[in-house]
Amino acid sequence: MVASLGTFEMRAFARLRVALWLTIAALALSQGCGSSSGPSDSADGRIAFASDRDGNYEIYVMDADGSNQVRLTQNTDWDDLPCWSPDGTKIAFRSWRAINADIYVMDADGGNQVRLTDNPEGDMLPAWSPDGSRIAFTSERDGDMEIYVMNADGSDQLNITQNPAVDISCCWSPDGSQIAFSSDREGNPEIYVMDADGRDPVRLTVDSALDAFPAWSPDGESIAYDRGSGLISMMWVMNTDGTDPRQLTYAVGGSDYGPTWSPDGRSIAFSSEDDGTTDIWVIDADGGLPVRLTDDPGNDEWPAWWP
Ligand SMILES: [Ca+2]
Ligand SMILES: [Ca+2]
Ligand SMILES: [Ca+2]
Ligand SMILES: [Ca+2]
Repeated sequence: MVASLGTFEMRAFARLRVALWLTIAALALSQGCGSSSGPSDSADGRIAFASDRDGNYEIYVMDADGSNQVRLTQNTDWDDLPCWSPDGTKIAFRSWRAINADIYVMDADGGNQVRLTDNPEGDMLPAWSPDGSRIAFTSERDGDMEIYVMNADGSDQLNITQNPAVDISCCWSPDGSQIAFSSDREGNPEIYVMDADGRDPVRLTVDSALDAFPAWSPDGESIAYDRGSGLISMMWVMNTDGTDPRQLTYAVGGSDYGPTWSPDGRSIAFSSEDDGTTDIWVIDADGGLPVRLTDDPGNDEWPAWWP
């Protein structure tokens, strides 16, 4: 299967099936957490993330300054890709506990874990609608990656992209009317925006880079995303009409990926391989020096910010 995959799929799979690069050395130098010098004042709220520090991937939560890191899931299979409900009472996530990847939901304290998808193909990357009623996600169940939307209880799962290309990694606009996603339908991975029912997809990026993992800013005016070549990506931000793309991060040790905005829109947290182990970092939305929030020798990634 892997031999038939293009560069974008290989990158996506490398990200999403993390075992492919769990050989990354866990030799973190002990560096302090970023609580003393966080960029801007948006160290409010909590950040959910995934980490393999306890042996396999589990969902954790921490304060937005990196303190008070607490594990929420505990089982022998991978749990990752967390996403908050808009009211902060629940977390949707991906878990492999039923052999293949499905979307689950749990209370914000880790209780009441419920399976929402039950499909032999991979379901991943949940994204909760701003009104809390629906969850968008990526699934391979129809033979290639597509964006689906379901009710928040798992009912009425609907393929809204229906395109033979790779369609992956969606997020909602703050008003819930649109969904941004990544697709290679026109040759290489670009960021698109479509209506929340899948109609009228419009391409935002036009470049030879791999553009993926869009995250809509709380004020609705910007989209942060990964842009890169090969297996290396950096954080970029553009206007929601695709204009003024600008690079935010310049890691030298590996990729920066998976952006999430602070509730006040002033900061962006992301995963970074810059220091030899994957950690959660945060940077001002208009640039500057990133600050590391986790310093565990395990891989810490896929932050999701909630107020
Ligand atoms: Ca686990
Ligand atoms: Ca597709
Ligand atoms: Ca591109
Ligand atoms: Ca780490």
